[in-house]
Amino acid sequence: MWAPTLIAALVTLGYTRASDNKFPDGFLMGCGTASYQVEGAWNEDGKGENIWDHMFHEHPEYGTNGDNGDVACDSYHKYKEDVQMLKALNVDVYRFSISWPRILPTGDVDIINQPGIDYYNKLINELLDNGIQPMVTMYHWDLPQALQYIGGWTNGLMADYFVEYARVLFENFGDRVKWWITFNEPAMVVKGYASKDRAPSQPAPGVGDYLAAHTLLRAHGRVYRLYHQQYRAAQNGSVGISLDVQGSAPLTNSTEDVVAADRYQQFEAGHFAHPIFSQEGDYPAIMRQRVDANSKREGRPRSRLPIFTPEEVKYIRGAADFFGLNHYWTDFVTDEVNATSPSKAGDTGATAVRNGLHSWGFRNILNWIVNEYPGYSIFVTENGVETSTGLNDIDRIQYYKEYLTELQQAVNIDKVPVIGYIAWSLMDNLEWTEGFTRKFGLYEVDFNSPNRTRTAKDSAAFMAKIFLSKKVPEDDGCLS
Ligand code: IFM
Repeated sequence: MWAPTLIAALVTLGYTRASDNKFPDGFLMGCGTASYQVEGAWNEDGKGENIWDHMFHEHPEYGTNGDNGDVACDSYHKYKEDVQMLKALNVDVYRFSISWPRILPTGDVDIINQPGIDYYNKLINELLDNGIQPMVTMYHWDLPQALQYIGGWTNGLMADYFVEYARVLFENFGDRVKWWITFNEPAMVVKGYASKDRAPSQPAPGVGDYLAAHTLLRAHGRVYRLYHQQYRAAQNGSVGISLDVQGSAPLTNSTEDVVAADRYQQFEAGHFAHPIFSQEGDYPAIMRQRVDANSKREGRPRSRLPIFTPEEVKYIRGAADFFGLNHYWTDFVTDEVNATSPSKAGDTGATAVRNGLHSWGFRNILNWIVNEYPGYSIFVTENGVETSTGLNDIDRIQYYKEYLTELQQAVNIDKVPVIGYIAWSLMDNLEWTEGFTRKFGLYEVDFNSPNRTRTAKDSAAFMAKIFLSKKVPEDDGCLS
């Protein structure tokens, strides 16, 4: 585990606690995007097809209005403009993802696509020339379709392919990239193996999703070890993983709902966090117990939840320099379930019946993480809200004001070791199967214009001030 080393390094670099209305010195702030959501150029300069290209081209009806990422925000051609927007926002960091098939069109290292390498070199250099640190997500859901033809993440061999891809990234970009995230929201990745309407659209609920999760965890652990054994000494970066952890609050104060909310959290967050960040490693005991029992009841000779070898438990446990947290809302959970069997929801035996924007949930979840998985720094790698109010996005301003106030209290009062914050998103983009209808950007993008014209929303000016001063203005309202 490298977290204590990281904290010590930050202290050495002058990262100190500050007064309560300001984030500490050294606290990093910025914005994020992901390759398939913004790049476009889906088949240019040697890029291979990814699972989202494939799904939307074969089944436009799985999306919204036929929207897809063929052009998206056209960032492949407009990256310089994106960097100028980031500069105007006063960010310290830009979090973006690398498209695996733009670098390795077959998914394998038989072909290394030089124009893909050139594109990311240009983006990274442009950021650094403008004083912005790159934070790279290696996998934000756009698997090469060629690898899906051999089973995608349900194939255990994918861990080998991911290690080889990661090596190409470290070799080509590691001299300048100091922040690496292996996977974005693995819990969302595996939904594509449980339901039809997320790529790769291979519905095997309660089986395929657990298998895929198992491979993702093994792949993450191996890439973390690879970096620290072969690259860390020379490159001196940090490697983490971004987990989507929404708060899980009981719907009522009945004992059943309180227990269900905890169980839900273990199945959702614990599925990925426990093997990496807990003291003992491996899946949460409650998952092992329930999935094993259900599998037995179904007459299966083996559990649907795969088993790690002792060696795997060991190399996955502690495989992170920081806990990447993506947080948006709070779920309200009850002790009932109406799910098909087998399924993860059925195994959980609890349902999030509604969710809501409650900024107190942000502070709660930060405290929950630090209590459950002590010893790690937290980097908030996504937080944001969709709005439909165009350029005058007062609701987004209000959301950020409240959520950042809670974050500041978690840092300055509760002493939760949060080292940075990334707002989602720099600009409106392709919200997966929801298409261009859901807008998370600080910048608006005109998807009807061939230029994909970007225009700052009111929230851009608001966030630019916070990113510069590291201060959140006094709260004068409440979302909840
Ligand atoms: O747009 C997504 C992103 O790709 C992953 N996290 C949640 C965001 C908003 O839904």
